[in-house]
Amino acid sequence: MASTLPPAALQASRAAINAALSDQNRNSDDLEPGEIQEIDMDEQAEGIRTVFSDPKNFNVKHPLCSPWTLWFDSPATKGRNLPQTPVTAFPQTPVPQTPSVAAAQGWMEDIKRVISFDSVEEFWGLYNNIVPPSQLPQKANYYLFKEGIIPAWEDEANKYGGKWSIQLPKDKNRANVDKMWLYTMLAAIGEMFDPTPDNAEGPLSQSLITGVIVSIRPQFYRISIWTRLAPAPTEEDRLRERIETVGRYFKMNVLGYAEGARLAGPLATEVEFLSHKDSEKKGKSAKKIVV
Ligand code: MGP
Repeated sequence: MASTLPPAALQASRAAINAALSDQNRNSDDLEPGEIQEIDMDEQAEGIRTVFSDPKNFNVKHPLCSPWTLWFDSPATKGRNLPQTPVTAFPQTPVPQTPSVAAAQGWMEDIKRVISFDSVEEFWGLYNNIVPPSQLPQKANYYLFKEGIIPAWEDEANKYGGKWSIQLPKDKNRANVDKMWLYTMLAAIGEMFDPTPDNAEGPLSQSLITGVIVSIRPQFYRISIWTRLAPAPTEEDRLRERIETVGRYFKMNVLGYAEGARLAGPLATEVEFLSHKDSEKKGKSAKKIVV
């Protein structure tokens, strides 16, 4: 069956699956250098039912590069345990009390952990059972973060980082926001935003992405990509290059805008990057990067 996903989303979804498959095949530890592993395809295929061949009774899942956790908050969840949420199929699960959670106390109080997943199939299972952003109440947010990282500036993985974001006026984007959010999630779980180069060292040997967020506000939507690190304001270095590549991928491949397109207008912003330190200062004298 032909896919109905547009090229960028399809590419991201395929990348998620390919990453999963290449991980599964990375079992060649005991081969001699240059030796090629022989696989008995018939033996392997026997008994394997993927989600593509049997959507109900599949017995093989495609693991993602990392496990991810979905978090959620909305006016309805503030200050209490949520009996009913837009993610009704997945009751709230307790938030582990880590030092990061303690540091972000207050901010994390209203954010509920929904579920973690580590395979392509579980992602689609979750996606098919949650309310899309266009139908969430005002002030709600979905946060999809790598497992073990909480959606707070205070987390060790976020505290030196920043975010790419775009603000989209609600009236013009009601029909697009669900797809934009889906493609953002696919690019994140498929590690398309910042595929780590083989020769990177130190902090740059890890993917820069920690999570993605969609926020519903009275007059606009905001989609954000959080990164582990933020470039120093004036330095033209490898980190800045990688951060800018994330922004360009987000703008062009995920959101579908042309390279030079200018997007700012009433209630709309460009695709712009701000460090969390500058966000904390509410953007005063902040140096934004724009792609
Ligand atoms: P927001 O919801 O990210 O911004 O942060 P928005 O949508 O512009 O504002 P809103 O008022 O319409 O929701 C709102 C406020 O929450 C910030 O100004 C901070 O005071 C606080 N806040 C946001 N984040 C992401 C954090 C965080 O990670 N940690 C802590 N401690 N506070 C945060």
